[in-house]
Amino acid sequence: MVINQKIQVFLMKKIETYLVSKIKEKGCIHIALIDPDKCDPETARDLSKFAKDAGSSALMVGGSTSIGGEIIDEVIKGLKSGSDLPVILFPGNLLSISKYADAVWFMSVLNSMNPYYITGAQAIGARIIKAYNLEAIPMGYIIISPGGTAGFISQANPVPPERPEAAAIYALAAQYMGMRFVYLEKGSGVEEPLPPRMVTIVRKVLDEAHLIIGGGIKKKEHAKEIAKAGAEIIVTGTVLEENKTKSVLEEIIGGIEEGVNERKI
Ligand code: 1GP
Repeated sequence: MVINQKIQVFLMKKIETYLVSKIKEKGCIHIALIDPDKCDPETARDLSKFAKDAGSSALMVGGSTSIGGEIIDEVIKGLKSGSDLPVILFPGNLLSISKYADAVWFMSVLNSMNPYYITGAQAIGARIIKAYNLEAIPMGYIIISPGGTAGFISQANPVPPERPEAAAIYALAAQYMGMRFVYLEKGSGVEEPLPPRMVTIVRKVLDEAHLIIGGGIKKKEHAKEIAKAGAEIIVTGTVLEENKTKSVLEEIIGGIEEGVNERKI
């Protein structure tokens, strides 16, 4: 009985276990973010194939203002027809939960000023996640200035990029609350990614939780510096939206590999 329960718990953490093993293998992995508002199912199939062929480890679906229902369902089916990469929901709201995904980032906007985005939406969404049998992966989401649409929608008090110690205390709090991933979000489509110094300072305080970095990573050099600084997962969305090719992902993933090779932390 006890063994059966343990096996069940292990199976329930299938995607998380996969992500952690990929991080261990590569040092830093890439996840391609698809916004269902900006993608039809046929394009989703192509992007999924590009991501797999270029060396991405997973796909994320969602966005701060993204729509749900049949639209997200069909985009996920498109992604599933293009490759076997796991699909993880990145919900901007309660509508963007789909039973066709493999897992959901069960995220809390830790520096929101509105409790709805810290625990409110999570409480309302928990039952549907259970009903759909989605793997919920706990993640602390920290908005760094300017924060983009995510910061605006979630009513965050964004951490200034030149204040890494403020991001670090939120990250450590996330870990102590049992969150197994911490995401520093600069905002989708912003001019510049996070300063590498902030990545390193946050990574150094985390000894259990894994560090995800996203927002404004558009070039090989960006990915390289962020990976070198200690990121364990790099998420890119806009760059693939603007240039729907395999080569754009190969550039980013090449940068990640170089950054990991030069890493000193
Ligand atoms: C947004 O961090 C992600 O939530 C990705 O940002 O679109 O700038 O790649 P970009």
